Amino acid sequence: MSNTPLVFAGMKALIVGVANERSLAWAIAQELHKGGAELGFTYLGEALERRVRPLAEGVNSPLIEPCNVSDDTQIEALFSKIQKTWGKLDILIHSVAFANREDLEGRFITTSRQGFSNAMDISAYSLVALARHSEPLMQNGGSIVTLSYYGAEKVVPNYNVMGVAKAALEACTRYLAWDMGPKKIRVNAISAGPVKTLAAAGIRDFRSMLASAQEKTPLKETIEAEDVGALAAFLCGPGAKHITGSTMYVDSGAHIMS
Ligand code: 0WE
Repeated sequence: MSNTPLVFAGMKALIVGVANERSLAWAIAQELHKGGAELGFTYLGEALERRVRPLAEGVNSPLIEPCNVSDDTQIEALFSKIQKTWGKLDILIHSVAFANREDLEGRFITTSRQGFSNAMDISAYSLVALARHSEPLMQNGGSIVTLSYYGAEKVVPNYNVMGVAKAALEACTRYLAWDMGPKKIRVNAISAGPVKTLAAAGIRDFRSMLASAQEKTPLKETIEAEDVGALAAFLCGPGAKHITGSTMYVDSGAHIMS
């Protein structure tokens, strides 16, 4: 029993990238909800709507909208809905990535122009587009958090074009932090260790990747979605008020290893 006000009381958070209950975006959403934030969700297509809607309703979300992040018209419709429903925004969670399946195996050198552009558009440019639309709604400052992976920095076999897109995403995080800093909008990335989510489903040898991630890390444990939720909540909260443009790791220490 405590009278401590909730950290995110009165705040509005848009969560982009929930696919199902295992999604990192969902773990983040739950943590923000615990802190008292009101949440809005987007989904891509009817199949995912059937997954997202019940989760969103479970946290009393007043805003559940379609959004294909590669479609400017849908982004515009989403933000005019946010303007109408909330009239402001405090937090944006960007947890979206996509590369063609065939570009996540074999040689990176074979990536097509279209495959490269598609991965960059959905996985990196979408942050820029969503940040630009968020900016006018974040009149009291704000926090933007995106999800990255170590393949942005060092070669992870088969991560290929996604590694290039995540490198771009981390650079976008820094340039957005510079642009938005004067408005007290902070932009940070979380570089998470591998977690078995829908994004990992169908990736060849993901199970053995998890096993080797476990034995190679200082902590000898793989991470859980909740660990990402906790870091995201920290980055959105008062403890991170002077942290922007950073990529922070939740990976059991994997990134320190040679
Ligand atoms: O960023 C990711 C994966 C994101 C992703 C997943 C898929 C699967 C289905 C992007 N595009 C697609 N396209 C699909 O068709 N991760 C951090 C997880 C991941 O993916 C890998 C990894 C790891 C780790 C792919 C190869 C090697 C390692």
